[in-house]
Amino acid sequence: MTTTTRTRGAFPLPLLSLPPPYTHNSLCSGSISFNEAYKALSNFGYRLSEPIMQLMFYSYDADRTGALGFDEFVQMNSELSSMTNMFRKYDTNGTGVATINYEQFLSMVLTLKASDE
Ligand SMILES: [Ca+2]
Repeated sequence: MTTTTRTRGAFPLPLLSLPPPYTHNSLCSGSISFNEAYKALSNFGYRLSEPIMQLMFYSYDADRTGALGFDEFVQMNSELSSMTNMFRKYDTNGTGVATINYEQFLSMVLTLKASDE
């Protein structure tokens, strides 16, 4: 029997709180840069490539300021957590790889879409 550690895998630890310095400086100033967001997600345990982080950052920068406001940052974290939890249902070994069929994929996308409305 093996024990896996979530801190080294593809998936994050549960989002419990914002680690410093994100609690004060960046978020209270009203926006967070790409590098700060990347570091924050890394500190939360997410292991994301830079291209997918860029796509996510752009997707959640709704007002196209080139930075994430507090509401945008919170929404990104909340939805990333939901997406990760959905994926984990199919990643039964915790390897970061899952096999899903078309309807399972649609179910995940539509569930996320419904929770966003
Ligand atoms: Ca923005």
